[in-house]
Amino acid sequence: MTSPAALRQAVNDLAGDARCASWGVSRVEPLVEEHRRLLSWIRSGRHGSCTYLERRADILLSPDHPDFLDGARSVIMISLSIARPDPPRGSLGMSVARHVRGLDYHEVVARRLRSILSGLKVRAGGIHGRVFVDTAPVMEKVWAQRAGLGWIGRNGLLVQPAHGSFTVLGGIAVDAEVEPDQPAEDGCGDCRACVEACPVAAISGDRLVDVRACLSRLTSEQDVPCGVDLSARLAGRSAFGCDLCQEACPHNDSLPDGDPEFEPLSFMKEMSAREFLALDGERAEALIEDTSISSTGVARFRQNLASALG
Ligand code: B12
Ligand code: SF4
Ligand code: SF4
Repeated sequence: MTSPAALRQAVNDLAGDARCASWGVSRVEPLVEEHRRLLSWIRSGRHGSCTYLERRADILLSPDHPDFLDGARSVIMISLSIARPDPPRGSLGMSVARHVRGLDYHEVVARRLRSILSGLKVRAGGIHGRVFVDTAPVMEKVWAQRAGLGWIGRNGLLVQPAHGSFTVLGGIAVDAEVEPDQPAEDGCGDCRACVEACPVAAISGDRLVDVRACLSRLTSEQDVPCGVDLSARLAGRSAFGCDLCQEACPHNDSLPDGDPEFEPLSFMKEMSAREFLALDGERAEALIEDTSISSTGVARFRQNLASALG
């Protein structure tokens, strides 16, 4: 059997080769305080339409659940940085949040995770693992904090000393013991910049977000019509996702350039929002196909865009 230290060395080598911004390892342990916080968030109704979090709270709290990975003992977490230089002023890319300007992050992160897992299988035959990036009810920020990547900030996101919060996360649960990291310490101090920056009071300061109000959710949800209320709230803001609570965060000042795979796609840089709205449906759909806007659909995106343009 491969030792926890040797597996850890393999994780370091493979995650480095996969050009991850950061990575770390946590033991699979019961999430006691997190369970309490999750239940109180759900009880207060702040999970809104994210009802699957309520239905699958059992897996959310333990990746060794038989429906996820029976016998999981360690969680390997990675992050990739999406901090790329801004596209030109007035471009479509400046009308949407950073995580949807480039290639769909689910695909990009999953590819890196699969390469790490197959490398681990070569080095430690017999190891089983399961990859997740938004694809399973696993609390990615919690495991990332436990794996030492960063802390969960008041804006409800994982903040890292070297990469801020403009990152995307993913992980692998494995049925072997890998030498773990120390959990990261809180770095928010007395700051409340994100709480003050949120235009819809979706952040109250307890590090949990009110999904019912959050513009990120409201702009990406297919089943919530873009009614009069939402249209008014979107005017002059992002048409898909929302970065306001991150832009306010001092840990996101002067970040180094992130992963080249998240460079905004050329139409995001070259086309204005009005030009995009003037395209026929099929052409518009083809353009957003490789971004994560595609799961919401072009019709809804265009409604949002029209509202954002006022
Ligand atoms: C549901 C969801 C949303 C919801 C709810 C957001 C939220 N903060 O929970 C909505 C739709 C609003 C949303 C929006 C966004 N999302 Co989102 N989302 C998720 C998803 C699928 C699940 C998150 C979850 O489980 N929430 C439930 C709550 C209860 O869990 P939690 O926030 O982790 O809370 C626990 C901890 O905070 C912990 N905790 C907090 N403080 C403390 C203190 C102590 C002492 C302890 C012990 C524990 C503790 O306890 C809590 C309860 O257990 C994750 C992917 C995943 N599977 O994890 C992506 C994810 C969180 N989203 C992501 C992104 C990028 C976004 C947006 C930035 C996109 C955008 N630009 O529009 C916005 C940001 C909004 C915001 N301020 O959070 C990234 C975040 C990356 C990062 N750096 O953190 C993730 C991880 C996806 C990914 N794979 O990269 N998202
Ligand atoms: S993403 Fe926007 S709406 Fe949601 S909590 Fe952050 S600032 Fe508020
Ligand atoms: S803005 Fe301030 S309070 Fe909010 S996450 Fe960043 S450091 Fe923490």
